[in-house]
Amino acid sequence: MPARALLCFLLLQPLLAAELGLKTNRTFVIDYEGDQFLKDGKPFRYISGSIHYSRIPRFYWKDRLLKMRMAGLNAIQTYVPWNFHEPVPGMYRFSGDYDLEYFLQVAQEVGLLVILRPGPYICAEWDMGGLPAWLLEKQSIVLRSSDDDYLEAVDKWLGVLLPMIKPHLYENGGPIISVQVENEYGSYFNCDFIYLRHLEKVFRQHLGKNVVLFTTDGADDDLLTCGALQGLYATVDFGAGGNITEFFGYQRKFEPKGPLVNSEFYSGWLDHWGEKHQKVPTEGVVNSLTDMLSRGANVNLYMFIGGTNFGYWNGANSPYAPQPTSYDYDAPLSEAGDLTEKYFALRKAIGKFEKLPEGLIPPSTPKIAYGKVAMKQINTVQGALNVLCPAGPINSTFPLTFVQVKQYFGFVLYRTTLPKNYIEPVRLSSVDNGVRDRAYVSVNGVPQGILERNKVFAINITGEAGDTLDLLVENMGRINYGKDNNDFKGLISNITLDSDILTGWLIYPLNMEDAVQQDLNSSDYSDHSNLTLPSFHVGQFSIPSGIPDLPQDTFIKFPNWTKGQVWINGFNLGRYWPTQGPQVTLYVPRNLLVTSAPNNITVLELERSPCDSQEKCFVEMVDTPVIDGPVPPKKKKEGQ
Ligand SMILES: *[C@@H]1O[C@H](CO)[C@@H](O)[C@H](O)[C@H]1NC(C)=O
Ligand SMILES: *[C@@H]1O[C@H](CO)[C@@H](O)[C@H](O)[C@H]1NC(C)=O
Ligand SMILES: *[C@@H]1O[C@H](CO)[C@@H](O)[C@H](O)[C@H]1NC(C)=O
Ligand SMILES: *[C@@H]1O[C@H](CO)[C@@H](O)[C@H](O)[C@H]1NC(C)=O
Ligand SMILES: *[C@@H]1O[C@H](CO)[C@@H](O)[C@H](O)[C@H]1NC(C)=O
Ligand SMILES: *[C@@H]1O[C@H](CO)[C@@H](O)[C@H](O)[C@H]1NC(C)=O
Ligand SMILES: *[C@@H]1O[C@H](CO)[C@@H](O)[C@H](O)[C@H]1NC(C)=O
Ligand SMILES: *[C@@H]1O[C@H](CO)[C@@H](O)[C@H](O)[C@H]1NC(C)=O
Ligand SMILES: CC(=O)N[C@H]1CO[C@H](CO)[C@@H](O)[C@@H]1O
Repeated sequence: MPARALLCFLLLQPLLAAELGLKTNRTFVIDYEGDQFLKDGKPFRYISGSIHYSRIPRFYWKDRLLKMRMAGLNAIQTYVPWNFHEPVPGMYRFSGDYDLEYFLQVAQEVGLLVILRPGPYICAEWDMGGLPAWLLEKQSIVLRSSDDDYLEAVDKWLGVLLPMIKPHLYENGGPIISVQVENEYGSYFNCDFIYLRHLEKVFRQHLGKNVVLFTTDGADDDLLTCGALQGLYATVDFGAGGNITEFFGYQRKFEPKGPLVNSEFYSGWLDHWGEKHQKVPTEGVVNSLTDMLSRGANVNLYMFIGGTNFGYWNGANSPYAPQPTSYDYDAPLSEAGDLTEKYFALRKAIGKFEKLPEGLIPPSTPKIAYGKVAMKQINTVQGALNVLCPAGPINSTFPLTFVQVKQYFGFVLYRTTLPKNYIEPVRLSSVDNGVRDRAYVSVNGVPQGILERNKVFAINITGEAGDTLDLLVENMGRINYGKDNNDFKGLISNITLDSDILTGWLIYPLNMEDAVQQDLNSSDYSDHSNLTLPSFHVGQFSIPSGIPDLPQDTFIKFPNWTKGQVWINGFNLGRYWPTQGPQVTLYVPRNLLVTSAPNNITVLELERSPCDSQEKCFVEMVDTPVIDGPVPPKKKKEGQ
């Protein structure tokens, strides 16, 4: 610009910036010489916390974000789960609980910057690490690589997501200061730089040249070697208690200059069904955080609030170990957003480095014990097939997987007939450990047992020629980490009976979500004695009147129930499995409840309900969560 105009601009600049919030001067950059970030030209260090909007109802986003701000955080970090937003190819969900842009807006209103991690792979203990299961329709696809079909789907998705994100970048007036590319790529078996370079190009194309793009990997040479890429700022992740000099030393090998960043500093840890609840002591977290902050490092606490794996969203680790419904994570804010001792200890530690915001910390929300709710068994899965699968079954000589019948979550029923009489017990067996993940087996409505991935490969059954053999197969969540990420579900190999391969299958993809909104009663269902057939149970409860501020949050408990899925007013709350633990209660946020009418509970019990006695056939709403219940003693693997 001409000299006179420049002078005029310089004179006006502070006024414009201050009074008009001049957008064009919003910058967030890496200062390599100063080993720091610069925000609007000034040194800036973030103290951030992870919160996944996909694990918290929209109703509570503001409450949780405000609590994070009041802890002294100046930023949050969130993942974008691709499969949450694109459930089937080309169909996008971005409203209500899926409204990412609204979440970003609330974060900004509350005074928090955002570090965005849009994947496409996110890990996160989320089904298939956020990758949509429909990618597996190409059976040989190599996920997280330069596989043509994978890249085509990625490009299409990023072509929708990133332009939506762009107006929310800091430089454009929004809260997003940096964007992560992929996630811990160095931990994957594939070391495909063509893929990483391709992602970098696509991110730059959509987001422009200024935004800080970064990678995150474990603090280790091997991991950073495959995870870091020139042009993407390399950061590390590690938990409390280790040698921080050593950990950041690994980052320094790859980024000799620039800010120190721990992108995932573990405030707690994740759980698996059947394994003891994980806890990470507050003292170590506070000490390591204090150490990192005193070095001027940027830190993101993973998680600051874990939230809930509603529905079927939990992932699993390999060898197959699915995560429970709660993603509490022993984080400073509990699953239900409650303030913990860890929260206050961290706030105090942060307060030694940053000025804590003025104002009240929003209190923990009240929890109400609504009490026992009588349940009634109304039908078996088999009895409700016309509602669960109105289009009827798919015929196939051999079993098909979930993706082959375009069902990605929940349950599929596989049905065939016994070819001969089996008066003596005969071995029903899954070839190559091919049940993904659990099959509830019955013959003519008589339960025979359960086949389970990695655990039970064969059971004995009896029956006569022509009898109906049913395998109700449950997808318990896809592997979210490592080379087994392409986790096919259903019967992924043949089933044999006395070493003969069974053929002539009728395959029923089951639409539970629509069915629970309908009448699942069976007019001809009267026999309530077959308690071990997977069955639906319903009950209702009303919120008491005359008490102000109801409804409030609660927790649902399943005394003497075994394993299943639960819906509240048609919302799929998640899986319960108190006989495995450690999770015993499920979080019921108040936004699911109504005061104007009775609330409906639908329970699909897969193994054994307590409903052989009407007095014991109930669930219970309690005011205290139990996520650290007992777990079975460790057992040796059975089968094969
Ligand atoms: C931590 O690591 C650094 C760098 O590797 C090393 O010099 C130091 O001795 C270690 N400290 C402890 C307590 O092990
Ligand atoms: C599927 O199989 C059933 C029973 O074996 C048969 O009645 C029906 O005609 C078959 N349907 C198709 C579309 O092949
Ligand atoms: C299945 O039956 C056979 C005899 O037919 C018996 O040897 C075997 O122990 C049984 N297995 C189980 C798991 O019950
Ligand atoms: C219950 O089990 C009996 C055999 O024990 C069977 O004859 C009957 O058909 C089953 N009832 C239902 C509703 O599945
Ligand atoms: C089932 O067995 C048939 C016949 O041997 C074979 O062609 C088919 O590939 C097998 N299916 C699976 C999923 O393994
Ligand atoms: C369904 O079952 C519930 C509970 O048993 C009962 O109240 C209702 O009347 C039934 N509806 C139909 C259509 O049979
Ligand atoms: C659960 O079952 C056990 C054993 O049958 C019984 O003692 C207990 O009272 C039951 N609990 C409830 C809450 O019904
Ligand atoms: C509960 O279910 C009944 C039908 O079974 C329905 O009319 C009612 O709207 C449902 N209540 C809520 C709160 O969804
Ligand atoms: C008012 C203000 O913050 N001005 C800044 C605009 O950005 C430049 C370059 O980053 C800084 O030097 C100014 O201080």
